[in-house]
Amino acid sequence: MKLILAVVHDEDALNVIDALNSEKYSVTRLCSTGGFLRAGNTTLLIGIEDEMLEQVLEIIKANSKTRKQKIKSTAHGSFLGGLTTGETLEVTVGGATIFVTEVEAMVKY
Ligand code: 2BA
Repeated sequence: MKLILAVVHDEDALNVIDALNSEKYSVTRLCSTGGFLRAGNTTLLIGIEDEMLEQVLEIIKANSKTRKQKIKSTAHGSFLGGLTTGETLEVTVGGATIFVTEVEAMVKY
């Protein structure tokens, strides 16, 4: 068994969840925050049997878009990529960042 942790854009989260649910996959949605942009994103937990991995990755990929996002360095956030205050940085976010881990056991009571 595997656990997929998928970080997706908030705007893609519902589409990804709907597509997974319609194929009978259970999903837990966590509200998360990107460490770099300090903006909200969504982390999905999906427990699956090994043979389902490819299908689940395809569903996530098909429903996750890449986006350009601009961030302005402020006095408070001037750590950003070594930017000086007031400078703007454009980054490409996503589609999805996915981690796949082995699961020793899953128990439901
Ligand atoms: P954030 O950390 O807010 O990062 C948003 C985007 O900013 C990243 O997009 C990347 O294009 C850029 N970025 C991140 N760190 C950077 C740095 N040190 N210098 C320059 N640019 C940087 P993605 O790579 O698509 O990541 C989207 C979100 O996925 C991340 O949001 C974070 O929440 C998560 N993520 C990505 N890689 C991760 C990792 N290795 N471990 C844990 N979470 C990760």
